[in-house]
Formats: sequence, structure tokens, C-alpha cells
Amino acid sequence: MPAAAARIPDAPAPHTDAVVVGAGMSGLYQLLRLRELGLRTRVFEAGDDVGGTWYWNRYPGARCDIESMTYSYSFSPALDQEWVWSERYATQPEILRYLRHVADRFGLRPHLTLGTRVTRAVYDERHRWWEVSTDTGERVTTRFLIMASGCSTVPKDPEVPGLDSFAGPVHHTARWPRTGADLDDRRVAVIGTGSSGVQCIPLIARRAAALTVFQRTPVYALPALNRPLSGPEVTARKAEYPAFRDAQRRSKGGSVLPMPTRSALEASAAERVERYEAAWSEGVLSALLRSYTDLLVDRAANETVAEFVRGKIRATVTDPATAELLSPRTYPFGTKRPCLDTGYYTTFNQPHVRLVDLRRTPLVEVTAKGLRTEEEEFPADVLVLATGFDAMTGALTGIDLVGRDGVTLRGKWARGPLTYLGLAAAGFPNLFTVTGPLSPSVLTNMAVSIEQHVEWITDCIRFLRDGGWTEIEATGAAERDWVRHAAEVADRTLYPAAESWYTGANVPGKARGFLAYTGGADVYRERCDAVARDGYSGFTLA
Ligand code: N01
Repeated sequence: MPAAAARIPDAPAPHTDAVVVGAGMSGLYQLLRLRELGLRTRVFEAGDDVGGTWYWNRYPGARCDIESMTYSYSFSPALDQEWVWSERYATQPEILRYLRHVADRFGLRPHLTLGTRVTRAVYDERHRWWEVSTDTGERVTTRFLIMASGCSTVPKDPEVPGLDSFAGPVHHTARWPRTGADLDDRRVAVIGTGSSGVQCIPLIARRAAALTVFQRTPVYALPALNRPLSGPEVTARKAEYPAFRDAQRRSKGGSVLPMPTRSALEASAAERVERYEAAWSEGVLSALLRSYTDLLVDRAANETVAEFVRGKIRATVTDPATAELLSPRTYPFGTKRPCLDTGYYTTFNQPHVRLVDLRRTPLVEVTAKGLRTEEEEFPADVLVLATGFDAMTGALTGIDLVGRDGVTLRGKWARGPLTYLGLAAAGFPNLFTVTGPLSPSVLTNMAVSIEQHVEWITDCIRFLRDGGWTEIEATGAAERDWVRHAAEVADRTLYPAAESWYTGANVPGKARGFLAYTGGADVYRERCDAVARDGYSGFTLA
């Protein structure tokens, strides 16, 4: 086995070389890579199994909105050939089975500490190591600390008084009971109509006696056209996997899809409709956005596709008033993450389903018996919160990360995340954030962005070890340049025009700013590679 992380001469060694926080898709792959490098590595995971997002989000209808054969690890050609996805869009249980299989197949379990949450980590400048504390009372010193804690980890409740007074069960979609929820013949109230709401509402409607959906902002949803994958189709895709995986890595968004060449405003209205119809029938989340080059940069161009989707909603939802309520009008198409629809809009044609517009009549309180808006009381037996997450930064600022001079990451990021490449932060040596804020992450196929970050971090640690370095830290100047660059690139798009978890606007009091890098995963990868080629420019080494 090769030598472990570099040691400081005449100084004590830390308990371990690397601690990884989280055993989701990122943490598992990071563990695998660091073990290959010969590093003593421990992974702490709050859940009692691996899976991360796919462990926690067990609500009815939870499934991926990127095709299974695309949204999976690419690092192992053997794994690609062995694993057989059953549907075009995999369900949560199937993705969880896959991640469990990865943990077993690559012998990762001995290095996992499950059911254990990291609560605090303090950088010890003298020893150049992190001291990590957990909620089980463990304290571990480690040279490197890698946050693989996910982008959508910390669930967010609705800001409405009285939640605790509700007499029946309250289920957040991201904390769904493992044994399932009793919804049969109940009066169910759902708050929230983002991706989680759009997926669970049709399935809840099938079981509930009555369903009331409380909507604050409507979404744009495209048909998923999910279906089982046939044997010959899987075989054909597997034959192409090596080239396909390579193309994914070089692509703008981590999926191999045709890119547009023409402006929407140059096309005639009839051409546009023809194109949008073709995109609509693809059943791919990004298909409409990839119809023309300017849909995410030009309001007028965007309005052509937004109105196309509204037309589809009007054609599906029979009651015109309900159709109008479900039609987004306050933000451009694509600037909040669109959703894939399997029976969402048609659910509102059912007589036992009612849509309540919280913009017109805001929620006032939750009572023991249900919900009360400014106008009406809605009795309910079960309350479902599909209200999303303190995304992108919540998992990182939610633990006490204390860097140089006692500065906390929470304090440093109070006015928005300051990070170099979304991978590292000045004042926090030897700390890496997998798919951290201001990296492409959630705007791309996460599987591809996770692998890119994990491989970059692993190469960096190898470089440090081989060079005898014990400390790496982003410089303040590099961090400032990156934050400025990320904001400039985002401001060239329509993304900042929407209030959403992309901008921090969904959490009251959270700093606003676009939280992902909009410049493209291909451009970003090249930038990260150049930093490494230049001997880690923008970092100081000790
Ligand atoms: O969360 P969201 P999500 N009162 O923040 C509403 C990924 N994901 O869990 O828009 C009333 O999108 C809120 O209203 P508004 C995916 O990246 C992927 O659905 O803030 N309503 C909104 O309607 C996704 O984008 C998959 O006005 C309140 C909803 O709750 C991300 O996770 C599946 C409220 C929250 O929507 C998050 O999706 C699921 C309040 N106080 C998730 N607070 C797939 O792969 C919030 N809302 C398919």
C-alpha cells in the first residue's frame, strides 16, 4: 500500500488521514478514491445507511429526473456493465439499492460510521489538522476534512405558526417514515409544489379521501414519459457506455444531449411551436431549454417557451381558473428548476383534489385540526410538507466549522458563500467541499459533477502527499476573484430573476445570490484542471 498523507516531521500524527462527512453518492466515491490512494479514511454519516439524498427522500413518487443510465457513477466500466436499471427514470428505492450495492461491491462499509452526525470541526493551526466531533461523543483528528454533505440536505419547514399543534402526523418529504405513511382514505393537506410536491401529489391523490394542495408559486412541469427499459435497449446503451461516459465528462451539463445553435427570436412562431412540441415529446427535463440559445438570457425569448408550457397546462387542466393558478407568470421558464410531470396536472381534474392559492389567501396558522388561511379553514388528518431545503449552504453552515483564528464558516458566509471554485475557502486549510456553492453542481447531472470534484480533490491530496506538503489553503484573492466571476456569469443569465432555493430566497433571512456556477460544467472542469496543472494556483501550500 502506498504511503499515507504527508506527515509533519517530529510532530504527532493525526488519528486518521481523511474524514469524509456524508455517505451519499459523493461520500462513497470519495472514500473509494482515498482508500485507493492509501489514506486512512473515515466516513461519518447521520443516516443509518448509505445513500444520502436517496436515503432520506422516501416520499411516494420519489425518483430521479435525469435518466438512470446517465445519472449513475461512471468510474467503473465493470459496474456500468453489471448494474441493470429497470426504468428510464429510477425510483428512490432502486437508486438506494444501487448505492448500497456500490458500498458492498467496493468494500466500503468497514470505513463507514453510520448513525453519527458530525457536529463540529476545528482547525488546529499548530498541528495542521482538523479535530472533528460527533453527536456520539467521538473526537477524531484528521489531516483532511472533506464535506460530502450534499446540496439538498437540511429540510425546511413552512414559516407558519402552529405546526406543533397539529393533531395528526406531519411528514416532511425529506424525512418520510421508513415504514411509509398512512394516507388511505385520509384528508391530506400538502404544502409546496416544487419537485417533491409535483412527484408526490399524484400518488397521494390516489390514496387520499380528499387532497388539498397549498401552492405559493406554480412550477413549470414537462411530461416525464417514464417507462420500463427494455433488455435490447439496455444492451445497446451498455455497448456505447465507454464513449458515452467520456462524452458526459466533456459536456456542458453532464448529459450527452444536442445543444441549440439558433435564437428563439430568429425563428417564426410556427417554427418555434414545432420545435417546442418536439422537445415536449422527448420527456427530458432540459429539452425545452435546449431548443434555442437565448432562452435563459433573453426575457422575450424566454416568454415564448413559458407561454408554450402555459398552453399545455390550459390544455390539460379542465377548470380554466385552476389552470391559470397552476400557470407560472412571475418568473422566467427554467430559472427555478423545472419538474418532470407524471400525472401532476391531471390530478387537479379529480373532484376530491383542491388547489389553494397562498398568494391570494396566505396561510395564517396550523391548528390541531388542519390549516387556516386568511379566508378559510381546511380540515386535514395528515399534513405533508413538500417545502424543500436550506439548500447549497445549509449542510455546511449547519455544523460548527471553525477555521483559522477561530473564524466560523457560518460567520464567514453570513452574507453569502465565499469560496474558491466551490471547492475550498480561505481561512479553512485542508477543507474541501464536494459540489460546494458556486460550483456547477445542481445545474448539471450531479453524478458527473460529484465525480469531477472527488477526482480533483483526490489528485490534489496525492500531489500534496507526493510533494511532502501538509497544508493547502485557498488565498483570499483567488476566492474573491472566483466569487466575483461566478456572480458576473450568473448576472448574464435570467437565473437571478427567480426567487428560489437557487438564490437562497426560499429561506427567510438567508443572504441572496446565485448559488451555483452558471458557466457550464465543461468550462468549469477546464478551469479546475488548469489550477491543478499550474501547481494549484490560487492556493498556498505549506
Ligand atoms: O423544494 P422546492 P423541493 N409556505 O424548494 C413551497 C431536487 N429534487 O423539495 O416556490 C408555503 O423546490 C415553495 O414555494 P415557493 C431538485 O433539484 C429533485 O420540491 O418558495 N409554501 C415550493 O413550492 C429540486 O429543485 C427531485 O413560493 C412554501 C415548495 O414549497 C430540489 O430538490 C425530486 C413555504 C418547495 O419547493 C428541491 O425540491 C425532489 C411556505 N412557508 C427534489 N415554504 C428529482 O430528481 C416553501 N414553500 C425529481
